[in-house]
Amino acid sequence: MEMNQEGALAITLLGLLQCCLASAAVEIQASPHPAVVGATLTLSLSPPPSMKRGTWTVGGSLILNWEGAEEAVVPSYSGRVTVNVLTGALTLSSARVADSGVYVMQSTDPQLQASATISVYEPISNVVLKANQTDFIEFNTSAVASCSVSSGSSLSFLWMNGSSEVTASDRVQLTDGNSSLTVVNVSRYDPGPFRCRVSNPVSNGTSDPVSFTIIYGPDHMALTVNGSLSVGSNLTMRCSAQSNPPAQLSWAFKGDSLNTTGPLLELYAVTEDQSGPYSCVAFNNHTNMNSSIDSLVTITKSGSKPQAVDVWLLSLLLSVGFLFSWQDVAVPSVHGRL
Ligand SMILES: *[C@@H]1O[C@H](CO)[C@@H](O)[C@H](O)[C@H]1NC(C)=O
Ligand SMILES: *[C@@H]1O[C@H](CO)[C@@H](O)[C@H](O)[C@H]1NC(C)=O
Ligand SMILES: *[C@@H]1O[C@H](CO)[C@@H](O)[C@H](O)[C@H]1NC(C)=O
Ligand SMILES: *[C@@H]1O[C@H](CO)[C@@H](O)[C@H](O)[C@H]1NC(C)=O
Ligand SMILES: *[C@@H]1O[C@H](CO)[C@@H](O)[C@H](O)[C@H]1NC(C)=O
Ligand SMILES: *[C@@H]1O[C@H](CO)[C@@H](O)[C@H](O)[C@H]1NC(C)=O
Ligand SMILES: *[C@@H]1O[C@H](CO)[C@@H](O)[C@H](O)[C@H]1NC(C)=O
Ligand SMILES: *[C@@H]1O[C@H](CO)[C@@H](O)[C@H](O)[C@H]1NC(C)=O
Ligand SMILES: *[C@@H]1O[C@H](CO)[C@@H](O)[C@H](O)[C@H]1NC(C)=O
Ligand SMILES: *[C@@H]1O[C@H](CO)[C@@H](O)[C@H](O)[C@H]1NC(C)=O
Ligand SMILES: CC(=O)N[C@H]1CO[C@H](CO)[C@@H](O)[C@@H]1O
Repeated sequence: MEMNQEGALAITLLGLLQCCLASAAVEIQASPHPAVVGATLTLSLSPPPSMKRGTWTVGGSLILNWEGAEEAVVPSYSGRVTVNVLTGALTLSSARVADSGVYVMQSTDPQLQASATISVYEPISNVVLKANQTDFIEFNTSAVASCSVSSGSSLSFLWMNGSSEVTASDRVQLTDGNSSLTVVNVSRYDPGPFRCRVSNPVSNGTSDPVSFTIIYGPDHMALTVNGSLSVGSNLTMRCSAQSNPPAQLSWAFKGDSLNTTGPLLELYAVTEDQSGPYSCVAFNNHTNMNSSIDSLVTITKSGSKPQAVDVWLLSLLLSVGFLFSWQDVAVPSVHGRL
């Protein structure tokens, strides 16, 4: 038979290349692999040799040995393992995470040795993401979020920020084997939603999303003027500010409050009298902060050059002595703060 010939060959060359030839001759095939806790694991030898006696060990500790039809199982494995005395295949039932390790089969007749690293994993359940706080004032606080599972072994953690993976930086730290996320000085760009994904070779799970509420602003204001800057035309000014909650916007002309709130100021059939500085004031009632931006609007009779220039920019340009030819409605936006 072919098996016997292989065995005979191995024995013949024993003196020469015992270790290497022997271990190359058979290998262990584990099924299922990777294994889940509770599974029945079979470690069979390939190609299946015919053996009269041998031993199985894990991490150097004996599991069982057999000779002929007799097998002797170490007490701690009693009832959980059996060996096929003809092929040497080991069957281990009710696998545990602790059964992971390097399994070695050694046979003295014929002389064979094979080893394999076996991993048993506990499936992941119930991934939970908890943050120590979810409401922030921008720049003032750090957030710590931690990810945990009810069960699972050999866990790998991955964090998501919206649809992208969180990458570590000075500001964003992953610790405790990546199970904790720290965001230093939470900013307006960090609302999330954050999730954590936990995986091991047999399962994975994702937490519910956690979003942060970040209070900021108003800042980064912009003011644009739309329309022709000539007598009789309609003008629309649009104001914006970065703010959470959204800023309450109001308007002023020559320092006097106009009865207008909201992002748009509409002026119909304008006259030269309406030339002057327009201000948009933004107020955030959570941060209690105000911010404003001004634009100097000059209404001219039809045919003259229209102008709308931010006040500071105008004085800058004049002081530098630039000569400017203003196009219709080009108004640079500036950032302003009271
Ligand atoms: C959350 O953790 C950060 C960092 O340790 C800390 O600065 C912050 O005060 C904590 N927040 C709360 C509500 O404990
Ligand atoms: C966080 O903010 C403090 C004070 O505002 C600053 O000193 C520190 O450098 C900031 N840390 C990071 C990582 O940006
Ligand atoms: C943590 O995650 C990074 C990738 O974000 C990875 O390179 C690293 O190996 C992980 N560390 C641990 C302990 O899993
Ligand atoms: C989350 O993603 C935004 C971009 O979408 C980025 O600006 C921000 O820094 C990220 N925050 C963290 C904590 O990863
Ligand atoms: C997560 O598990 C599902 C089965 O539950 C599987 O289809 C999927 O490929 C796994 N994803 C990863 C990234 O391992
Ligand atoms: C500015 O006016 C043009 C037409 O003249 C219009 O299409 C555009 O929507 C206006 N923009 C704003 C911000 O009002
Ligand atoms: C200005 O607006 C009024 C009212 O919406 C409209 O009747 C008029 O035609 C507009 N004038 C110009 C020059 O667009
Ligand atoms: C300001 O607007 C309110 C309502 O929008 C109106 O009742 C009031 O008469 C207006 N005041 C002036 C001076 O236009
Ligand atoms: C801020 O203003 C909004 C309405 O614009 C109001 O609903 C909210 O209660 C105010 N919050 C505070 C803290 O005053
Ligand atoms: C901000 O503006 C609001 C009205 O827009 C005013 O009531 C409040 O006193 C101002 N606060 C500060 C700090 O200037
Ligand atoms: C960067 C920043 O805004 N820091 C402020 C955080 O809040 C404390 C008081 O609560 C201020 O003193 C800091 O200036």
